Parts: sequence; structure tokens; C-alpha cells
Amino acid sequence: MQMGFRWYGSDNDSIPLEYIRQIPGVSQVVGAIFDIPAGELWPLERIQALVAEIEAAGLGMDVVESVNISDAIKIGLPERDRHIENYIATIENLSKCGVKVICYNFMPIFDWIRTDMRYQLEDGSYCLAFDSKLVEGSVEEVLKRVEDNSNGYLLPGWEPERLADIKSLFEAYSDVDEKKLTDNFRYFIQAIMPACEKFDVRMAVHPDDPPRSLFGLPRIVKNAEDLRVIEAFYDSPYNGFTLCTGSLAENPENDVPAIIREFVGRDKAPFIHARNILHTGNGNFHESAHLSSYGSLDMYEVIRAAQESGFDGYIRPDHGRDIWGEQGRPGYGLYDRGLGIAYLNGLWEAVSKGSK
Ligand code: CS2
Ligand code: MN
Repeated sequence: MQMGFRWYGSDNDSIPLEYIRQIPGVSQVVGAIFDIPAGELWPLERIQALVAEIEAAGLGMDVVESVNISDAIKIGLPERDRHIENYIATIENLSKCGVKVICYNFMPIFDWIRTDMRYQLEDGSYCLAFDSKLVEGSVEEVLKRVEDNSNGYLLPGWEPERLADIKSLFEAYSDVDEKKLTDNFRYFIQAIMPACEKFDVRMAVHPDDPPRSLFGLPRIVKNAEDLRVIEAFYDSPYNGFTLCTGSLAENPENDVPAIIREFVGRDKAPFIHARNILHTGNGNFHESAHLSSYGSLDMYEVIRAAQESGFDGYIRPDHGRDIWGEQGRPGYGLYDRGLGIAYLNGLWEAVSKGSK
């Protein structure tokens, strides 16, 4: 297991690499280049510069999150083939810089969605929360509501230039149902897999968050059944998953340790996001401290499932709360993710010693 920490780059992240280096057990930065639009090529020099900066701080960048998939690929527009060529060239460039895993998602239009970016918990800390009632209504109303709650930060995929065009984006998806999205996903995977094998880069799709349809848009990475369909597109360790415990657990029907056992057991999950959430009824939830007793997920069982199925990939804490007065990028502050790592390390050591 190698522990990582997501970082948005020196221009975009208030956390210095030197601090990340001081969190016990962290060897990896999960990084990305954020200013290149989906569909375009990541130039070799840009990746080299990022890796050099991370390595100078004594860390590595084996995992990139995300190389985003363009709407053209998801919708199946003619320019998808050019975007796929760029994706393949990006895989080659990443491989030249030592990258082993690409985390990505296949959600139409939006990445993860919360309705409150600064929900206060009883202990005074702040976290991200989701209230199903607040995603009812027109997309414009919902966007406005979420933006007003976003503490000045943007949710991924919520860049103003994209949102300005939200109506036409929705129109472009109007005939994309689950079947068509699945077909387009298969087309993409089958096109890039030979390059992944050649350049030794594993694809790891992140589950939809939350794992259900919103605004009438199809969602196809929600549960074990969906993962099996994706696995069958191309059965190879290079076509794998990021098992995000929080995202999957947002549907109480998902048995997260069982999903870990199944897909890690078949060597299809090179990357785990560890996060806890608390169900609050009616499909609502908020994120919580990582500790099992604070959320609906048993993190001991999560780590035990990973270890017992032979997990030797990368793991990172996913979102953390804002604590100790920090007002970080929502979900991506330093302190609570640091605490999460200390806890995950403790669980990992306890499970491994207990099984001897
Ligand atoms: C991440 C996702 O912040 C998060 O919740 O887990 O945004 C993840 O990076 C993407 O969905 C992967 O493309
Ligand atoms: Mn995640």
C-alpha cells in the first residue's frame, strides 16, 4: 500500500508540498494539470515540470487524478476520435514521467455534487453535505443554490465558462441515455486499452458521486453490477476502478467491503479513496471524520477487506472536514486529511499485525 495526498498544484493549493511530506506514511502526491481542457493533450514538458517539483519535495506522483474525459467522448460526437488520440498521447507522456494509474470519471456534465459546502457539525467543524430536497427544481435553481453555498470555491466541472453554456450542454446530452453512455464508455475503453498495456498505465474509473441519477442525466458507475459491466468492456488489470468508499457508501445498498473484496481480489482496483459519510435519512448524507464511529461506514472492515484481498495499490484520504479554523478548498484542507491518514495507517498496521 502506498499512501497519497491529493494536491492541486503550487498555484492552486494553499498546502505546501513540504507539509505533505511531513504527514507520516505519505509517499505520493496525487496530482494533475488543471488548466488543460478535457480532450486536449497534456504536453510532456508540463508533466515533467510537475513531477520534478513533487520529487524535489521527496514525494512521487504515480497517480494522476484526473485526466478528464470530454463531453464529446461521453456523448459520442464526431470529434471524439481526435480527443481519444489526445488521450492516448497523454497516456504515453504520463508513462514517460513514471505515472502508473489514471483516476477519471465518466459522469455527464458534473463531477461530484454536494448541496452544502460548509455544513456545520455538532463539534463546530465543517463538512460537505447532500440534501436531496435541494437538488429538486430546475438545473439553474440548483446551480445557484449550490454556488451560493460554495464558500467561493468551484466544484470540479462547475467552471463559469461551462456553466454559462449549461442549457446547450444539457441539450447535447438529450438523447444520451444509460445505454448510449455505456456504449460510448465501451468505445473509449476499447480504443485506449492497447496504449495502456503498451505504456503500463492503469485506468481507474471513479464511481459516480452521489451514485444515482441527478437532473435526469444517466449515471452508470453506481454499484457492483455497473462495475462488472465496465470490467467486461475489456477484461484486463489496465481497465480498473478507483474504489471510493464514500461515494459508493452514499447508497446504503452498496456493501463497500464486499465490493473491495471482489474487485481488488480480481486485481481491478489499483486505487482507493478512503472517506466516511453519515446517512441522515431520505437519501441525505454528510461527510464525516474518517473514524468508523462518526460515520455509516466501518473503516476497519474497509481496510481489512483491502488487505485480505491483497491490495498493494495506492490509497488516499478523500475529503476531510475543515477543522482548527482552517478554511481550505472544500474537502481538501490539510488537517482533517492528515488525521484521516494517521487513522488509516493505524488501521492498516493493526489489521496486518492482527492477521499474523
Ligand atoms: C474526487 C473526485 O473530490 C472528489 O470527490 O474523488 O472529484 C474525483 O477526483 C473525480 O471524480 C475523478 O475523476
Ligand atoms: Mn473519491
